[in-house]
Amino acid sequence: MLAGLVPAVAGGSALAHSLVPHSHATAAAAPPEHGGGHGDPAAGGNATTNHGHGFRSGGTVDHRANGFNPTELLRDFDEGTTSRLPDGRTLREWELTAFDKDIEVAPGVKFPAWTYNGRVPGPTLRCREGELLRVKFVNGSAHAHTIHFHGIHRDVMDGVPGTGEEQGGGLIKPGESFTYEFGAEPFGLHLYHCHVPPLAAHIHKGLYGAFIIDPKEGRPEADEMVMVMNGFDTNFDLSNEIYAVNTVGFHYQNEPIVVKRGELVRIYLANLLEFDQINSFHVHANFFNYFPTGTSLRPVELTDTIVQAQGQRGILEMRFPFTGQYMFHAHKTEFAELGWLGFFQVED
Ligand SMILES: [Cu+2]
Repeated sequence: MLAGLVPAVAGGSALAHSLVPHSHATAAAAPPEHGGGHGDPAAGGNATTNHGHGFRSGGTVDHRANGFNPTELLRDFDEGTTSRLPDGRTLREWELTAFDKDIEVAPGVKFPAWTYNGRVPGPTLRCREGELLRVKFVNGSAHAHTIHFHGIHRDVMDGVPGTGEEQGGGLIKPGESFTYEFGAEPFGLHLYHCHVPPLAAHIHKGLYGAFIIDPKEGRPEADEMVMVMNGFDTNFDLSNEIYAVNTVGFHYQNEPIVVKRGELVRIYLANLLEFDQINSFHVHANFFNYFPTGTSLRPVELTDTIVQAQGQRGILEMRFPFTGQYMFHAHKTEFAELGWLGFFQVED
């Protein structure tokens, strides 16, 4: 399986490994220099990316060329379109198109991604428990793909090659399409991703996203955001050179996430990292309630650090009692120093 991975991923553009050395300075974990440069990369607010870990200095990625900006993606929930079925049940529909696209995952570091709807992670699909869901998948990529949803459904809707082929499901070849249909259950934070082997290649290239099923009774009002923990093997050596939440390394260090003091913050956190066994989330100077998989309305733990294996996910809820800058990052320091690090900026 691994032998098959190399040609599968090496078909894209060759990346300059020299841009992202494996040995790197620890300076990246230092606080950013905040001189009002937030949100204005040209103002040099990301000076910490010059401190020796090898990323191109003095800039940020080209969000416009990427077609998505992690700051916007953070609170971007795709609720699709809804209609009423004859029995009164809500039908919710989306269309996802897979296509290949080069994206910039750190300043100057391009990656030949495979995307759903042109972004990595794919759209955060959001629905409510009990609805009927239809997801039309169009494969505009040069490779065969599927969408495998976590949830409860019939085998033909599982997005696995070899299952449901006679009904048009299974492997979806370039130019083909298929509509997945299933009920929204159970409530919680789930995932979707391609399930074509070699899986490590198809997933780490970018074919994944978060899938939220809200409980019928809803959750308390909050400032909600999605963090998909991911990484990129930019030199195709089966290990990651860049780590991030929502794709762009150090993005939330350069552009801290602004939240309100005292307001409930709810983070939908999922781990889609390939090649590494485990990922983690740690917030500084605060604690959060943790709801694993989001399938219960009662938290299991009050903590400041959680770990997730690949495919695990959960919901974090916290309030920041003080204004100021608060770091969050993978507690695996190597990941933090290679991009998985950001800040909350708490304001009144
Ligand atoms: Cu695929």
